[in-house]
Amino acid sequence: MPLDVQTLLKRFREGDRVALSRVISLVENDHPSSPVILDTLYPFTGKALRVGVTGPPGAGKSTLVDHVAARMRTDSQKVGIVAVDPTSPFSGGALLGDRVRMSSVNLDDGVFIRSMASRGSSGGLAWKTFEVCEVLDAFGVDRIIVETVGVGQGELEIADEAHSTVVVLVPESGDGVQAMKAGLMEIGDIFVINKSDRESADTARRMLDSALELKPVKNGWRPPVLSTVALKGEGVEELHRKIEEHLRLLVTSGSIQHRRMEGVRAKIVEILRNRIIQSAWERNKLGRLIDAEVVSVMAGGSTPYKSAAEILRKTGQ
Ligand SMILES: Nc1nc2c(ncn2[C@@H]2O[C@H](COP(=O)(O)OP(=O)(O)O)[C@@H](O)[C@H]2O)c(=O)[nH]1
Ligand SMILES: [Mg+2]
Repeated sequence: MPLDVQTLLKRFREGDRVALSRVISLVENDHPSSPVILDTLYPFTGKALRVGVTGPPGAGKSTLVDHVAARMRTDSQKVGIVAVDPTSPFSGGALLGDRVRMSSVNLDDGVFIRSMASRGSSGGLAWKTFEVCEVLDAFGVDRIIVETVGVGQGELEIADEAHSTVVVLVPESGDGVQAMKAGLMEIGDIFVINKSDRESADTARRMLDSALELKPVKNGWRPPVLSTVALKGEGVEELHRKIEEHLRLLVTSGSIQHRRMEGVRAKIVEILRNRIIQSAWERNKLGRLIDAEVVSVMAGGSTPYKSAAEILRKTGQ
């Protein structure tokens, strides 16, 4: 089926979920139409606030996200959920809203769930996740919740794109230590001890709270530590309240606007860099010059550094 991007985007703008799903796939897979799509949708972005939810596997993130999204729906907000979880059974390009275990919000047509395939480099995944968020934003969602497994650097990059980051831990001893090692302590704006139906939950909460006291207060916000039992929906109301409180602070302090400005700058620099390299590459027939230098290096007549300098000299750079 030939792709008519303009028709697809028209349906997207009319609120068609199938079109949304299709557009996300094109962007996620770096389809040649992806730059045009993102360019066309850009004027409609900038409204959605992004909440990252991260923590170790099995901590109860998905269960919590489900509840928080349902709570957001009671405020008539449209919610996008992006699950970036290599261990989740539904990763690998499940259709929007399809085969997702999240229960109560699943059939609600104000919730749009998407799981990302976590292939490719971690940096690439962070960027893709951000672009998918932009698409959801342009679709008109008010909140985007991004669930990531907080175990490595790539996940931290993704969390970095969120406006507000919720770190979910469980009471088991050692979890807090792991969190510190994984750098979760730095990125959390709100901490949650989930599975607080277990013993030692109180101890874990107090330990985390005192560890956080050492953290400097950032922009007038001291990260709270909350207790939840996601399975029963306990503590969700408070968690939702804190998320909204933090987002409100970010909006009123101008921090979100500032972040957006920095994002715009980074994007322009990235596009320029690619274009400049591409045009210089073609103009100077760099490919051929490089081929010749490779031969020279292999024959022992040069080194990669000398060759690069030689190419710059020849092209007058
Ligand atoms: N006992 C207990 N189990 C929970 C709680 N929240 C989630 N679970 C269970 O923990 C498991 C992992 O939950 P899930 O939401 O998939 O965790 P994720 O990997 O962090 O997304 C599931 O079997 C949940 O039913 C809770 O508050 N208490
Ligand atoms: Mg999950």
